[in-house]
Amino acid sequence: MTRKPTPADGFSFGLWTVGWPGQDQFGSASRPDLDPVESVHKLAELGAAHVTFHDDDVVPFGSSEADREKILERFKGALAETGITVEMLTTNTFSHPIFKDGAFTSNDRRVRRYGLRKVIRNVDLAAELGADTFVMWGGREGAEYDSAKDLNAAHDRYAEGIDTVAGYIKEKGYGLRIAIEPKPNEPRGDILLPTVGHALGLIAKLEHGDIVGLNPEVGHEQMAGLNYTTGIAQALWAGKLFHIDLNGQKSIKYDQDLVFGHGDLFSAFATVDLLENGFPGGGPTYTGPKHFDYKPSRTEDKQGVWDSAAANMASYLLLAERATAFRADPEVQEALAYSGVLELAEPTLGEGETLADLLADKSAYEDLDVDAVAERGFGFVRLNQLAMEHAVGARS
Ligand SMILES: [Mn+2]
Repeated sequence: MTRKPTPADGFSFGLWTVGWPGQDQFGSASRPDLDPVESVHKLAELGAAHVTFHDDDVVPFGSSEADREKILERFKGALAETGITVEMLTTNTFSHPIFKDGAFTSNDRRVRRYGLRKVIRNVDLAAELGADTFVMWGGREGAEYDSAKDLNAAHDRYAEGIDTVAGYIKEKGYGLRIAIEPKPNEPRGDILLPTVGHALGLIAKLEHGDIVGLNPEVGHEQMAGLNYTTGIAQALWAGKLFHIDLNGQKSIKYDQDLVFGHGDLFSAFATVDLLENGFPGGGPTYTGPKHFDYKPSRTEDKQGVWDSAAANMASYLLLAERATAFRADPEVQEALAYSGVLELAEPTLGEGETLADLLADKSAYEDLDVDAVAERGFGFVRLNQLAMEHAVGARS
């Protein structure tokens, strides 16, 4: 057991997470739809600070303008009553069949123009609700067949779409930043911007890339066989970790969206250690909300939905306690030093030293006893065992 979460912990939930009624490829919904207003109240009771949503999670697709206003007023009432805030908004450009070939990158220009309009409308709502982050998950931006897409043009259109939205945010003076959410596949056979690295590459080419960063999801990186902590570390290093999606995934398979910590637990420990304690040698840190993007399994009833929401926060808090103990342990500090982990922050060239100086330094090359240097053991296994023992609570 751990302490109960409070809003100061900064936990955040997508309304589509607890609101997922359990429909999948092989079966219909196993739970009734949840009223977003009820979800806001329940999440507040559990200790969350924020909610996030796709436009259509709160206002059903195709609602009239009058109905939209009524629904949003009622929703804002729940926010005011509970103190829950909306920290992020995102647009559903994947459910309606119009988006079957994508939104920003559909081969059909009418769809691209419609998609852009839907996103812009939602940017206005995000600003109105005081959100900081606008997530773009291009779930349908991709293809099943290599012959189906002009991939050069697709990247042009993707960049055009993001830049147009970013330019609009700047023009309006909104306090919003865009966060791209990579995913390798599902629902498309292959999705554009499949990983953190691919998205960083596109952002570097944007005109308004200064307000565009990343929203990496644990399961999405792991679906590509990648190390999530390494991915968010590079995003942090690049100044681009704008938001995070925490959940659980067991290896390379369909997108499981398990509770955080219920997938690769030891990897989750490393993630929380980085988020809470930063890099061992200092550097950029993540200060945004701890956002969960999971699905209560289809086997769960309503109580199971709220138990699973609470489980995400409990997992995080437990791992945070363990990670803090790990860093504070003198034996770990000694092992980190032995392993050279803290030496890596020292630049390879000395202050004021040039490459010419290095080339002239015989001790660095000609006279270096490479066999003697190669004898060094790094002690990484011992260090990792200490991490494991802390992760499972065998040390305190
Ligand atoms: Mn997912």
